Amino acid sequence: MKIYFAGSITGGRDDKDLYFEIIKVLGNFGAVLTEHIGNADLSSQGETALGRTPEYIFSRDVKWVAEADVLVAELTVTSLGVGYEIGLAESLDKPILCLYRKAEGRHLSSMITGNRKLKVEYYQNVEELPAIFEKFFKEVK
Ligand code: 6IA
Repeated sequence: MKIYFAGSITGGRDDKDLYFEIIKVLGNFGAVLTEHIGNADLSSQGETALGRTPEYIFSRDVKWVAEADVLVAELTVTSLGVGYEIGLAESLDKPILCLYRKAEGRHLSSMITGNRKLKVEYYQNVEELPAIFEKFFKEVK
């Protein structure tokens, strides 16, 4: 099972430690193609800070989305790139799991909540994720 994990980079790195934990849990269900998303050293400057061009990053990520069996996205920190990856994965008929932590004054886009093809799961902490993943991966098998 190849898993594309999508999380905010340029949109903001507030949840980077959480992404690291999510990737660790996802590792029990398959191979995560995008482990760098949880890298604490990866800033909102993304991999361009490592000398990679935006063209390189875009082509590689599009190829990885196509190669992946599923896409799992953490959407609490709003990210243009993650939204794009979800649309791309949907057009390729990939099963998509969207994770979101509800809070007062914060709302998930209707472009996500209104799309019946997306599986949206609300949670508050990492301990809830194994059960959410068990259910999702059982359904996609
Ligand atoms: O819009 P965002 O940067 O927040 O989009 C994040 C999503 O797009 C992630 O799921 C990544 O897979 C992908 N992505 C977008 N930008 C990058 C990046 N550098 N490095 C790695 N993955 C990325 C951004 C460089 C920028 C400062 C020009």
